Amino acid sequence: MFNIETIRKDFSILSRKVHGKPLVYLDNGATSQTPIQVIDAIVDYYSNYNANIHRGVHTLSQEATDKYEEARHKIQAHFNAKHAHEIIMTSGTTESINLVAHGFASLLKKDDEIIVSALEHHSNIVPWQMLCEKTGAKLRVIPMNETGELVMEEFDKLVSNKTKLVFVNHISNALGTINPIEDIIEKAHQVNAAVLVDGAQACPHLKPDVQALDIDFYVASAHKMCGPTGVGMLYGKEEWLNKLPPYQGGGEMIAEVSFEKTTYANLPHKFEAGTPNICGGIAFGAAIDYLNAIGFDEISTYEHDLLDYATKKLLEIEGLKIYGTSKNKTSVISFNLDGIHPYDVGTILDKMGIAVRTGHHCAQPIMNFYKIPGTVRASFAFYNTKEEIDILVEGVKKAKMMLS
Ligand code: C6P
Repeated sequence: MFNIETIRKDFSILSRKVHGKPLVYLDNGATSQTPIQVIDAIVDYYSNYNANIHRGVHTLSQEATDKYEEARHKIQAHFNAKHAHEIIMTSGTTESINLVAHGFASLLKKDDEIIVSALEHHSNIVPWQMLCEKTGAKLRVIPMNETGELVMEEFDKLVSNKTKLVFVNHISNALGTINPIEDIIEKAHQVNAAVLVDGAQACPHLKPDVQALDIDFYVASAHKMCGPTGVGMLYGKEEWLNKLPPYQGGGEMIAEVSFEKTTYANLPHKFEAGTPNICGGIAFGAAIDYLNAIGFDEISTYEHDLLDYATKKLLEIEGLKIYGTSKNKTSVISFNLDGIHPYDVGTILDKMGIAVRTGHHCAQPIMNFYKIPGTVRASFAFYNTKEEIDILVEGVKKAKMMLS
């Protein structure tokens, strides 16, 4: 049973005050809050079995190794990967994307084409531009329309035998649009192109099945899923991960080292050089347990209700425009007040204890499309309430009065 009062008790931060007002945390797209169950896992690690992993024969090292590998298995089960070694632990979405982009440098040649979407976060644009510079491959972009959706007819025209890779986010961080990844994957696979789906904004809201979707690479960050910062994952199909060279050299990623020749470890260690974020990985596993215990169907139903409520209430404010109006979206509302800079709105809301993100949201091409400097973005999680949305709406009205 989804019980909002019980859930909110897991997040002590939600009862703090900011500028003397109760915190209304609506910046979940940037990072989610951390429940006590995950904090306990972090405290337990440092209090009881802090040690390096895969290295020691001593008890602490073995306990830490077992817990870390258990977390990998939890992630595997959550995303329904075929093998645990298809889950690479990284520092987050950005590193996961860079790892794949680095690997493809040796697989691409001049005039190959890679396709990204107009709705991408900079993390899913810049590494591919760097890859194009290195290899001479060309970047093609699936355009977006006014409602913040991808123009799929244009994608159909872009895909060709030259296409080697397609990169698209599952859900846009700036607008909340859920992209038609099934269609994109099917069409990309018809020309044997690999598909990387950036799941940073999707994973807090839904549970992707990487086998059912036939995804080649899927990436996510723990900190948007009630886990800690500095840890995330890359799922890659075994055959693709085997084709890619290691990302970084160092300890743990080798089989044998000599000055004449080094051979690399098997998956997943080939991509995990150096001491990882051990505690973070274990806490990521705890966060996945936490979200699954609540249930993604329940989370999705509750958040959609919040989204509908907030959309209706905000649109009652004269001069307020919402960017990203797809019917297929998650609980993100990007908006502006006519003639008022989003930064000013965000600053006034903060004085009222309301945390929203303002600016271009690391998605400048989207802002350029709408010809705006940025938006105010309220992004809701399953621990937010309609009462908090009412406070946001009143806050926006006050901000409008003060700034008009
Ligand atoms: N978006 C936001 O406020 P990292 O920083 O590596 O955990 O995630 C990067 C990233 C990649 N893709 C998408 C779709 C994202 O939303 C993000 C992070 C945050 O929207 C911080 S910029």
